[in-house]
Amino acid sequence: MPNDHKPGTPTHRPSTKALSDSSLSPDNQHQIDPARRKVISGMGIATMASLLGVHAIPYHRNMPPGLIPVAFADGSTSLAVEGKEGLLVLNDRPVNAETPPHLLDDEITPTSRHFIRNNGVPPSDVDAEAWELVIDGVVDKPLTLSINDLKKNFEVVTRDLVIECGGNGRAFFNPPASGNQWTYGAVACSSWTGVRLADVLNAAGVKPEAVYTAHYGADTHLSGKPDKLPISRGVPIAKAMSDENLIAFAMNGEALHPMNGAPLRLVVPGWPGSCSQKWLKRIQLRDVVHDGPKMTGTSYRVPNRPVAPGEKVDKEDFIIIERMPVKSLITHPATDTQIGGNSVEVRGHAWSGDRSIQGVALSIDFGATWIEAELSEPTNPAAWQHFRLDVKFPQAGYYEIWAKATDSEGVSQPFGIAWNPKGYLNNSYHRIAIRVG
Ligand SMILES: Nc1nc2c(c(=O)[nH]1)N[C@H]1C(S)=C(S)[C@@H](COP(=O)(O)O)O[C@H]1N2
Ligand SMILES: [Mo]
Repeated sequence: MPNDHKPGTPTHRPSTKALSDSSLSPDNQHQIDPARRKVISGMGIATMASLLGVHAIPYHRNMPPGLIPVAFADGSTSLAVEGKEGLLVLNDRPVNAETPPHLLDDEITPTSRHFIRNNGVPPSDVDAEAWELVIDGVVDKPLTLSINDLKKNFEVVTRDLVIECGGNGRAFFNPPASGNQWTYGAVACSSWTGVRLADVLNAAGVKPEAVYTAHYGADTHLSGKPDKLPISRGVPIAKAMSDENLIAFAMNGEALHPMNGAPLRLVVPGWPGSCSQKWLKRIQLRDVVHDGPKMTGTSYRVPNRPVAPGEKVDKEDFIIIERMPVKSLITHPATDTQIGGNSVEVRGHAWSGDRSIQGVALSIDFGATWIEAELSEPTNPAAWQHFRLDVKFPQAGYYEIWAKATDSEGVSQPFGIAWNPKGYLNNSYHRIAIRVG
């Protein structure tokens, strides 16, 4: 794979499956797997072009509705996302992809390894120059700001901030929870550049009755209905006004990746990733808790009490998830590594909502004893912290390395999963397999 591709341009991956004669026939519309066909036929032109590795499909207006491009039908083009090589695509409509833990080993997550979580269809034809952000609702003075206005009128800051999807770790729920089956990699800590959300809200003048924000992006609903939003979430005003949240226009020193919200997004670190609206167009301040799509019912909500696995819970008993819990991830070695000697350097990261981490301990004896790892200071609040430890094994054989983080309030990760119906907040230990000798 040449590495001079720009994000958002196409990627061609040879299919691992052999081409059958039928897949090459003009009749390929009938050969394609129905699930894949559904994904592709519902795709927007921009997404399709980007997956095909081109900037345009010049004659797209002539394409009959639902036409499957031959490039997809014959399997010669994967549904991988350009600029995101190595990510595992969990779903392609909408595009959702996670990062294998060993590809999250960098202290700051490169853009190419930042996961993608989409609820709808990303906007096409994004023009950063013409982009406008509206701040309205219960404010003294509604604002309409270009990205240049943001840069000119507010202090520009760069921060390392963790975004983790509320459903990260859902794949391990038993009974299973529906939704994207994220394992470990719906988390990242990129370096974000932008302006403080609080500064912008202060410029608009927050009225005393403001209790909640409502975030709106430019992506569209999967149904294609223009009046339906894929997602619009918000946070309590106190969280919105805290210093760590950014309205970001750059990621790791470059423009945002199209799948991570280009040209403008919110970053509300430490809270469910869904609070960090991508393709940000509008922030409304409200005098009531926001009730946009994915704010109500059981979305990004958990029962207000511990429940047994599989237990039915009344809708009224669900509460909005606020901060994400303490967690850690082993990023080196990769799981299932065979090591020749008798020791290995173990590395990883730990984070806890908007708190800091006090310690990370590792165990190689299924939790009987724990060894404290070396731990870095956070580069700034809401950044993840890195741990490392040279781990020695007493003899050849199979081991598991377990990691357990403890946060600044003394709260540690549990061994088990606090089951909940929608599969949120799994912060159980990360365990990797190691074979020695
Ligand atoms: N406009 C918009 N913003 C969005 C989403 C979305 O679907 N549309 N998904 C949210 C969710 S659920 C998560 S976890 C984060 C993921 O950010 P990323 O895709 O940049 O990793 O974006 C959030 N912001
Ligand atoms: Mo999410």
